[in-house]
Amino acid sequence: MSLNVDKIRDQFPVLHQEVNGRPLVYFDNAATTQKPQSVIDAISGYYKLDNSNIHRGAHTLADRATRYFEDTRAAVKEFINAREDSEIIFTKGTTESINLVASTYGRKFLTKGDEVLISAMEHHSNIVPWQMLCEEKEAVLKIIPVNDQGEIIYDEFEKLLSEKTKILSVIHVSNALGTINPVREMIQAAKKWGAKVFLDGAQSTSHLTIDVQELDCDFLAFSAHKLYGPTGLGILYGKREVLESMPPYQGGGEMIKEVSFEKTTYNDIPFKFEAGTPNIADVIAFKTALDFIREIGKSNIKNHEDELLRYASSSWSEIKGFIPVGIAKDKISVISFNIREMHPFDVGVMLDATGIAVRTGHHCTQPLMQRFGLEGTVRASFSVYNTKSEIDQMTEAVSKIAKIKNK
Ligand code: 7TS
Repeated sequence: MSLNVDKIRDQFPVLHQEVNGRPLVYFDNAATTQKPQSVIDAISGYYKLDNSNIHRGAHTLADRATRYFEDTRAAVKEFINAREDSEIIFTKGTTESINLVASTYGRKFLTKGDEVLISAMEHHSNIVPWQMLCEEKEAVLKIIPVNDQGEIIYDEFEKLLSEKTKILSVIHVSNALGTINPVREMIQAAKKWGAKVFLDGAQSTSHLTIDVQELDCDFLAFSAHKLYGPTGLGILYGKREVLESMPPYQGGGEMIKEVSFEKTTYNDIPFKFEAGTPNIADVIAFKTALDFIREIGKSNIKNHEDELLRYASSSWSEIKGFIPVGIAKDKISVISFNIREMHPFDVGVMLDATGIAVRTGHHCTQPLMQRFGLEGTVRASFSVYNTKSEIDQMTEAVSKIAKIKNK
């Protein structure tokens, strides 16, 4: 089925504006996606009619807000096919989800000489928390290398696994290159050594269908704002038995059963990990974002984005001086590139002058950029509301820019 993209675009007010005198072309979707009107309405609707603190009030508004809040938890459970709602924890974002696990599971179970395995293509948020943990615990951070195409070198990954591997934490889809990693195989391989597996799903959940039971990962993290939802909201999925084995992340209201000055007993999951008043409005609105995705259909979204990827890849490969970075066989709709003899930031600024929004720089993956001997790249990332005619506009703009240095 081909999508009615015009109808989809009509739902996104932000897309209908001019930037620098040209119609906006928004190709920075890997950083954050735009929000449909339904999500914007859900946020203001909550504040207009339902605003109330949750899980504690005896009044109607509190009851309603609690119900809507928990409805989102159930929708997230469906979205990733978790076993139960209580395996879904609301956080501030992917970053906080990773920090939560590193500082609870990691601190409790890691000891001197243990190993944490990550890949060379991780986002900084899946490097630094583990680095901090390893430093504290005198554990060792091991890195799975990446080949020239931007793919994990699987043989090297297998060689790095041992009984010392306590955690494998890996990016499902690379934000900088678009590579889809073979996580199903990686999870199975790590499990043979008894390691726990954390999946950074910040880029995969918006493009691929995720089934945590089938994947058998112990944890999955992602951010609502990359899924047409609000900023400042993340998800941590964890298997019940693993979450139950972990100490709390923060102390405060909501996460307790009983408090006395002598001893506090903790609440059951997921509340044990949700201290304080959460981001109620955005959690409620996130269900609307998941409804938006469900109504279009994940596979329809993927087909459309794959088509855009094929179209842009073949158009741009014709441009003299165009150097793609990351050409994995299995990719989502992200194209990272450089223009010979030009700084990526300059290319980004020139594209912005024609209304085209792309990201430039290291994409919070400095070690990956070092691997390729680059300071950074220009990154275009496509979403469900993008069109071939927008790609044509970028083809024209990049061709002109490239000519400055590539006659
Ligand atoms: N992991 C991956 C793979 C990401 O792409 C990002 C954000 C994060 C973690 C952190 O997510 P947050 O919501 O907690 O910030 N990636 C990007 C990007 O590629 N450009 O801007 C943000």
